[in-house]
Amino acid sequence: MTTEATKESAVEEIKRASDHLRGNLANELAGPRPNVSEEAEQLLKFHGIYAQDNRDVRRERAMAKETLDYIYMARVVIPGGALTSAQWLALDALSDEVADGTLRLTTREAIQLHGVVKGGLREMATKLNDHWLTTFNGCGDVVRNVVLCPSLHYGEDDEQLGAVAQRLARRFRARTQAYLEIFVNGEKAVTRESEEQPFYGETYLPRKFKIAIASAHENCVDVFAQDVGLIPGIHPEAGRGFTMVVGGGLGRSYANPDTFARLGDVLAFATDDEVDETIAAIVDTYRELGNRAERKRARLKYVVADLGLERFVAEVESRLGRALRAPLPIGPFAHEDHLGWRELANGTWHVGVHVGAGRVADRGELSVRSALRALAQRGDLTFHLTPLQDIIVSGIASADRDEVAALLHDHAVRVDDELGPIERTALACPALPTCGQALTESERRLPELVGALEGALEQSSARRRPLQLRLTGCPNGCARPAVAEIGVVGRTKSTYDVVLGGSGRGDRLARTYREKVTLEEVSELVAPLFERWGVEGEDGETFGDFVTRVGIA
Ligand code: SRM
Ligand code: SF4
Repeated sequence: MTTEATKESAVEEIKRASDHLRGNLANELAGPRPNVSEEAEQLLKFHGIYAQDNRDVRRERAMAKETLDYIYMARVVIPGGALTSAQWLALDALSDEVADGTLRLTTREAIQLHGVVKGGLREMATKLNDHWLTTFNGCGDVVRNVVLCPSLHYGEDDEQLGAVAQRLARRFRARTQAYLEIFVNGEKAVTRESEEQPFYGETYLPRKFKIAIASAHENCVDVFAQDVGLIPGIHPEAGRGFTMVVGGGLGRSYANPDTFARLGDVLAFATDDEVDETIAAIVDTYRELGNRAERKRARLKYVVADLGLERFVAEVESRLGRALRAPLPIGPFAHEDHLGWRELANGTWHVGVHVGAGRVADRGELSVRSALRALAQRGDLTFHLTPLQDIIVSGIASADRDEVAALLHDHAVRVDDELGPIERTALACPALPTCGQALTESERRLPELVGALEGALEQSSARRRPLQLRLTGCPNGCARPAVAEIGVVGRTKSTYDVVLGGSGRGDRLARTYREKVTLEEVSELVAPLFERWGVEGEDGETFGDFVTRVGIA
């Protein structure tokens, strides 16, 4: 039970003693060592920075008794995922100046810089700050980057919706000046009084807290996988607002059978004026009832699961001081990947560009990074990140459309139907060599897995039907495989578990189909299922719906 008094985890004391996330970070960053203490590693996360080492050389360095190749990952927070051309160019330049020459678009509309060395962190933060960008609260036990379906920027439903992610991000951002002091200007804040938001206090939240805003029509954000998911709607009496979903989360741990992936429960409807306070009451409930002893079981989903929805609602209502409004019915959601060309109501165009596993890089002929840089250099465009690790370039004048299409073509960037049916929406987490938690490869082997699966699909009667694949290097589930039609999840050093049966709309968990298979075996395993889907599948039935209907998964 989450409310039982148990010994706090060590991280709680690190937070409490940190003077609102300062600790000894300033000194440690200035010191000569390439790495930092464990305490500093924990605090760095709140500033959006992960201490890592290059795992490709870990073993040989350890054997030679050499210092590990210490590097840092920095996650730039972009609420709602929209960047100007100038911001894109600044990030592009930074990736050469302080990182490994790539930008990594994440499944939560943030951008990661990889391979930053300790001495480059301050330069990075200062340059980001010059462009109104920050890594603060990119990680840590706080409300993380607020994700927004990109279509909400285009006013298809309500032109105010695009601004909601920014508003929520401001409302729930930690207030401590520690980041600016340590990373940007080096000046101590004049006053420490009421430095932090009341719901964060000295020990912040038990763990991370994720919010996403879906479109009413489609679920690219995976709204049921969030701590709080918002789905826009119009209440017959109360007016515009959101149906709120609560207690979703996909990570689990092989070592702890008490952990599990969970879809959120539909909680309530809140008008636009009510939603911030309702989320604050949920965050308050979580701060007070969340598990601070066992970090693997500290997410909000366990509070909701352990209490049951009814008691959880009572807890939220007591903090809110009033009853929650009954939710509106939601869905059904359509499938949308935001790729390809679209004309907007104002006559301009946007183009959704697929970025394999979110890695903006130049690799041989395919030079996505150069293409996006060249587009940003053309002037005033907007770059919208998607929760599917892709990017939409918008604001393209009708007269420029052909030139932009030619530019993409010249950089070997394929759009729309030029993309393979699995390649198009496939996701992979970074895993090796940067992620300290990776059991197996992921991003680096995605092209090979996509190729093998597309080969098997092509040879089956299903041919080119779209199919959702998500690959991760461990069960933390950063590319959300637990809701995928086919999820492939790192299990041991060389094997993966295969899960099947997500709907493609994010509203059903996939189930384990096979355990501990090699990546090479995955396509052999599913090839007969593709054939059955082609022959027995109903019109428009997704692979995930098919395997669920016929009882394969
Ligand atoms: Fe994640 C931890 C990468 C989205 C569940 N995640 C990590 C770390 C920081 C590894 C670590 O703790 O040392 C990974 C950094 C690797 C690297 O080298 O970059 C990492 N997670 C990512 C990203 C970059 C994957 C991607 O391919 O885009 C995503 C960054 C999101 C962002 O911009 O904020 C990312 N992570 C997710 C998601 C999907 C989502 O939020 O929509 C999940 C599943 C949803 C959920 O939270 O349940 C997810 N990441 C985890 C977990 C398991 C958390 C849990 O409580 O169950 C961990 C482990 C942890 O926190 O201790 C984790
Ligand atoms: Fe690392 Fe696991 Fe997340 Fe992949 S899923 S990035 S291996 S924590």
